[in-house]
Amino acid sequence: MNDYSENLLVHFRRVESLKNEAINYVSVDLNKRQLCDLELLINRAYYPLKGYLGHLDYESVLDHMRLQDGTVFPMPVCLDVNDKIAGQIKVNDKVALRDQEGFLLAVLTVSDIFKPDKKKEAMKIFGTDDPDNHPGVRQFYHTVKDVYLGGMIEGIHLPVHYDFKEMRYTPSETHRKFSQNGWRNVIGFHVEGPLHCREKEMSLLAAREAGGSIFMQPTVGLKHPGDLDHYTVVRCHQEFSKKYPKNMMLLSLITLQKRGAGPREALWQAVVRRNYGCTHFMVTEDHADPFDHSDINRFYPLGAARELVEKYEEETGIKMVPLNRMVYSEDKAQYISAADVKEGMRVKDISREELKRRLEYDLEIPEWFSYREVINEMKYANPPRYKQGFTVFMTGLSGAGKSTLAKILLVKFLEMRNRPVTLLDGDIVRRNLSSELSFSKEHRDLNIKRIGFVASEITKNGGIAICAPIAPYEESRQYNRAQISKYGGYIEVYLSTSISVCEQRDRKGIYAKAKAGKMKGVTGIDDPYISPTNSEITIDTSEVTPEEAAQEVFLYLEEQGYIR
Ligand code: PPS
Repeated sequence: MNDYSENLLVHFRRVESLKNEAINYVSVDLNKRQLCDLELLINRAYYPLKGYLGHLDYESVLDHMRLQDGTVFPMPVCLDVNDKIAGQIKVNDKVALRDQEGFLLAVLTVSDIFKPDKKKEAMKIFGTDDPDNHPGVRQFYHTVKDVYLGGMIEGIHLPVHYDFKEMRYTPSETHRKFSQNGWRNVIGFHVEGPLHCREKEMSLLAAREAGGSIFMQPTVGLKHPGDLDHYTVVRCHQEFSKKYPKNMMLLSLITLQKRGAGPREALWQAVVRRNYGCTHFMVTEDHADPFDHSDINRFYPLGAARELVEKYEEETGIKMVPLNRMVYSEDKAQYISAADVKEGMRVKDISREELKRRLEYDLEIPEWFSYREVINEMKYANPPRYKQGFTVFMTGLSGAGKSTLAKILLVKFLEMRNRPVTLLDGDIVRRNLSSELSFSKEHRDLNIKRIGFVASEITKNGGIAICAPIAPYEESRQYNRAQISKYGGYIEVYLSTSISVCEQRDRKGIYAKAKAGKMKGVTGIDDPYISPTNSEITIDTSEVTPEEAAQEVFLYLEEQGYIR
């Protein structure tokens, strides 16, 4: 049970013949999540698996957290494909597993093809099948395809990474490293986002208690909503790791993906760390909870993850070490265990949300909380609002005053000269980007999403996008909001000027034409305009001058920290 060193890569002499044979196999182009799993299969982080689980092993893992032979393995690892691909494959076929560029990584000899009972899998893994109550279940239903393939794999190449190559040790490499370092007790430290002083103190305390060195393994590979990009996170970890005493910790990346499955996931992470050569594994009291680091009540009972990892210690060969929460004591000027806080003690902590706010508004982040180097990395990726790009997205009827307001904003932003500015007026876009589109609902939505795409690129790169289309439908407006907010500010300005005022203005004569029956499908006349419900700013231009409207937008931007 101990030969972790043998990865699943075939002998180099077999590579060429396998590549030639694979030309005739059905290909599956693996998505990012599947590439993460394949890497851990090939490098034996998923020891003892030699491929994807067959149907019986899969059921056994769900029901008993064990393979059929009794080995503890709590999480199913199967290759999910859609019905179309599954229809082209029979048992005993060989399938070429490729990356997104078509590069051959492994050959799977299919032993099982089956449709999982997804409700059952969700219940067993997450303890609920309700996607509304558990983000992991939501993600599972949303991303995992309907047919599973099982079977042995022959690895040809580990998935290729061009970034942080020197930090991606395989289990056989870490085994070697640990013994070179003379480390007998190694404590696995599963890590996701950036860490600060508190986590260093917590991990050192756990290491002291277990009497070992720390193997810190941040997970990289898939980005979840709200996560920082992994380049930043890894750079933060690199800075953070320098704060440990010499020869006390090793930092390496892992593509083990988070599911939010609580105790079962903690046990799984422990098994994987055992495969990397760890003797111990740090477990928080809300380990792998989908709502850890948040203000929401935890989904799994506190302490359940620790109990489960501890229960299987003998069988898995890896011991549970509690990673206890600490807080900063002002009186002692040091971190103390949260459990030791007595009444009247002055203790401090900064939540993730509060940290995010301080970064956004460029506020002070005290030295007791984090390291300057880590904060600098976070600031680089998370610049304060006045350095971020943003989009002012105007919506309203033709004649509501969008273009006039847009022009004033453009001029004022140019005058400020601290960010590049682009105006995407409805008319300009219709002449260029969307020249082939009509005014059907479908084409209007497409037009708005195109504007949103351009605005999101501008925002991502630190510029200001001013958009001024009619944008009559909520769905495409919300789509843009979601896309653009990922990269910077999104300010929707609803020009609520009434249709009667717009008709009176009728600068382009479209309302007159519509009334005369010479033009069909005009917004506000015989085509709908769905008023926005959550705009940041609403302006009726029949009540204010254009300059006053612009002033309102500037006051909002200033208040929100985008300009100063
Ligand atoms: S949309 O609905 O957001 O895709 O519309 P948009 O791209 O902003 O285009 C609106 C301008 O096109 C002219 N136009 C029409 N508007 C509304 N309905 C119909 N059927 C129509 N046909 C042409 C109109 O002059 C709009 O210009 P603005 O600048 O908004 O007045």
